[in-house]
Amino acid sequence: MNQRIQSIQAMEILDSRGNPTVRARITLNDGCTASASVPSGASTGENEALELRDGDSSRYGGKGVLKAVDHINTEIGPKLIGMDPTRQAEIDGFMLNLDGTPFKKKLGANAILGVSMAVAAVAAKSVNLPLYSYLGGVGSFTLPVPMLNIINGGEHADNSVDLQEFMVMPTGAPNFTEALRYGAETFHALKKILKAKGYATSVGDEGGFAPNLKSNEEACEVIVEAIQAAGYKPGEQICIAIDAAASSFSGDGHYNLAKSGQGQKSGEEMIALYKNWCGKYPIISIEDPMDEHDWNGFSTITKELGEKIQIVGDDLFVTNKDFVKKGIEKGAANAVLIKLNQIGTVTETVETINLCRKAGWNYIVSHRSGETEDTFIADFTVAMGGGQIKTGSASRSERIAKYNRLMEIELELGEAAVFGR
Ligand code: 2PG
Ligand code: MG
Repeated sequence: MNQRIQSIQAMEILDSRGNPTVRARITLNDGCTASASVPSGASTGENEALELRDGDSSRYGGKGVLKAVDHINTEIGPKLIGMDPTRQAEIDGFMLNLDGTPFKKKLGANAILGVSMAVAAVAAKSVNLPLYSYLGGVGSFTLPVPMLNIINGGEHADNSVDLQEFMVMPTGAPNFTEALRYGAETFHALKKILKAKGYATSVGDEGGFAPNLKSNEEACEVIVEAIQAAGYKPGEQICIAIDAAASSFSGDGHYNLAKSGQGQKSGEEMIALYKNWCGKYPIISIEDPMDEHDWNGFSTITKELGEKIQIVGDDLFVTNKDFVKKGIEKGAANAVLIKLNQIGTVTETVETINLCRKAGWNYIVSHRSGETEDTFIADFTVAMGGGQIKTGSASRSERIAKYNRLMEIELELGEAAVFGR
């Protein structure tokens, strides 16, 4: 094989919130072409790699990404021409050096990641493999348990819920396709329940409902009701996962449950609250329960709940192996949320996952709240074999596209497919 990169072209497209983002397209000398689109977060961790935005208030309120697009078209692209696209680590390393800053501040992580993902996508095409098996090899046969975010709060919805995500995980399903059905049926049952209670059934950024509930806890109550109404057993067939995204409601060492009007809580009070909920509801995973600076709080909650449930670091680790290393040393969690655009290349993301594997930690590949129709993470999840994916609710096609792709992969794998961890 001597396929080579012939051209790289980037453009500004819109994400699911109508904000600009980067798309990169690569063509090889063998005629293969593929593109990749970069997602964008709202509740971003402080230490994420830089998402370069133009800051020109005359376009998209300053959110344009023409600079990042230009960096691909004029700085990165021309230098990659002639390279072999199957040499992912080499190409990613080359872009890291070209940028030369720890948080990709020069070229922008959105520019670098667009190219990095497009390189993988076009290389897979060129060697005639589905992306998941190109990225993961012959061991790519594990389909993930989906985490369906059916109640949205926090920075993803204008409602009275402080915690960002209340998800269902159909752990008791026999396969991915059935798990998705369990989740979608629960989503529809929840709609009926919310309607009957007089709540709004409009959806938030990730396709979950965004009702003005009386308390954060009520989110767990109505989800349990919905699981039962859909005909499933809470805790056996379908469990609950939470992403508190606590950094988005914390400050000065306190947690301010302002949206729900439940007042200020200390770190200890938050941990007590989580423990209480874990006793009452079938919760098996809590992401970012504490503020991203509160490493000790993370260690405490992991000590107290980590034997029973998954404690996931998202803003805490920002998919960065240095932070994950620190977390492992401190016992600050037992799982990592994996987002390609927090770190900015496919290779570094794989490195972080390798660290999780070594430590015996779980890892969950995740979408961002601002997404596109790109299904890269569906293939990436199967390739990495972590057995869990978080990519939104059972509505909004930028989320469903990933779920649909996973069903396609499951069908393609046939008997060889394994579900979950
Ligand atoms: C999160 C993500 C995705 P955002 O906090 O896990 O659900 O949200 O992309 O806004 O950071
Ligand atoms: Mg999160």
